Amino acid sequence: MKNEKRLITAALTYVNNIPHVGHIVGCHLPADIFARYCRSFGYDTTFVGGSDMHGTPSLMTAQELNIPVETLTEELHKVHKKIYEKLNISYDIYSNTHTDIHEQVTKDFFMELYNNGYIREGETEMFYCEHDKMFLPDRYVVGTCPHCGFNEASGDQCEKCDSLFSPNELIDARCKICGQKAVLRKSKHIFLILSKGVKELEEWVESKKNIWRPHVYAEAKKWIQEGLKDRCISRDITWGFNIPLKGYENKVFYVWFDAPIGYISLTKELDEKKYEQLWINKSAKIYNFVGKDNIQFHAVFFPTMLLEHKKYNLAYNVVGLNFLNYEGQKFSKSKKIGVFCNALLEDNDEIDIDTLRAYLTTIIPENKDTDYRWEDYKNNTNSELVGKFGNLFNRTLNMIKNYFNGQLNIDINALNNINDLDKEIIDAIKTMPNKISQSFEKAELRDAYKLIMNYATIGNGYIEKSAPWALMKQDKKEEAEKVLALSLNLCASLCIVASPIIPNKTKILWQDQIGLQESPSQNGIWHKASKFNIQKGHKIKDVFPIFERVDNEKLEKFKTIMSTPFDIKEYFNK
Ligand code: B3M
Ligand code: ZN
Repeated sequence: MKNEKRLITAALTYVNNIPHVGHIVGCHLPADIFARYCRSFGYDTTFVGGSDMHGTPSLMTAQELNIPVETLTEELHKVHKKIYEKLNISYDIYSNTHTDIHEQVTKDFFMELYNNGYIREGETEMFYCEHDKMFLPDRYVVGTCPHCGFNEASGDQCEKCDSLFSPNELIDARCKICGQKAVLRKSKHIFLILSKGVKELEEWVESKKNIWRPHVYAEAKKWIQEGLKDRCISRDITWGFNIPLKGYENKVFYVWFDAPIGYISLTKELDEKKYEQLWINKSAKIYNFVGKDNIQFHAVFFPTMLLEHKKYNLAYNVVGLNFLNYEGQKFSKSKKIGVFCNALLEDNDEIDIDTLRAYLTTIIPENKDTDYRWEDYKNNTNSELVGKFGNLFNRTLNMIKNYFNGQLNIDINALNNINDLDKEIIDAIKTMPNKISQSFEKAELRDAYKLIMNYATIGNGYIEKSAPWALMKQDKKEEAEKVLALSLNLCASLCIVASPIIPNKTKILWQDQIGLQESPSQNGIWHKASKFNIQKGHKIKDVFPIFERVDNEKLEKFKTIMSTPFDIKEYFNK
């Protein structure tokens, strides 16, 4: 099992703007925590991500700003990359979908489908703006949703009721650029025949019943039951890869056709050998972390493409997440409601990345939509990180420093005075890491975090009840030393199990305070979490508080920094 190869992917974010905390929590962070766990556990892990350069949103934004779409996407790609680096998202590669490799892989993929009879031509009626003299792709058209009556629905999809429809069903369509009435015009297009692969798709989805989260499985089933209609995969726009077919020179691939193929190209760009091992060899396990609105594409559309193509491996798990709200409301850039990431582009002392990562972990929308609340951020920092986690390290290390001059001369593997309290903590060290790894395995990261905090609480309870300070007064030095040695072992174990979530802090605790070698996030280190890592004669290095309390004043400052939306016009000097 240790040799198991795992590929972790995070959805490729559009670069028509910069990410807000919803994108981080709904995709990049959970994928990162999971990838870090996999490396730590010893799986042969690869974690890929990148910017989704194509699509109409970027094109529209570029037109609004009056800059070339290449400039917009290249610039914003860099900004995205920087933000993920700042958040310590440990991508093995963070590239994008406008590369030569990706163009080649996409065109090869398409030709394979074409040659095998999965592509047909057809004519569609598309909206056209007589004023702007162009076909209007989905997002350029607004109108009234035929299902729920929402009057800001875009071309093929309603944001309010989540339904998809063909453009000619949209009521009172108008051009988003000039606001004038949009008219339907015929245009030649290519379609992916989804129905041919539906039987295999159904079997595949069925095989995921106990692996996927229920809402992901249910969504895939729903799509299949509704019947898979052929999907138009060409667009009448100028941004994207050209379609390598005669008569289609002026059209490009639909963004959702090339974007998921991006996972394959990114792996290839990273390392040709890994591409073989992870995509051609079908024993590797692929985990797709995706936001709520991307589930259908990863659980139905892309898998059908893969099944029809035949050569490539399919996902083992599609980890579909839900949405994040902000203080009970929807995130909204225009209304300035939310937590934005532009502050992460500057060096800022007010922002502690691990404190933020830890809070965000508690609100990963795993099974339902969740809420970002500043008060909860404060509480998590003060009562969990400072009160439980940090406190355990601080007390343990301080007492070792004060009572034993920083050095423990006890052989933990040869204790002869084990009492019931000691047994409990020894048992915790032996069993808790395994429990925590079970939650990580299922990508239940909030549970993993809770268990980690419980683990710290067990340590605090042990110190409280064993009271080394009282033992010292009673001249039971050896007893006190044993208690502190056991606590310190638990601290080391905690560093390992918590490092996927708070990699910076655990590394500092491990190296600069406990004084251990290498790092708690080393590949394959996980098995050491249930062992005693502190040798006889171990000398600790230093003691200082690892997390800082947040008071109201600090909270206000942080909130102000993080609540200022990114001004794209200003960024591009417009
Ligand atoms: N770019 C949608 C999004 O950014 C889309 C995901 C592609 S994943 C292959 O939410
Ligand atoms: Zn127009």
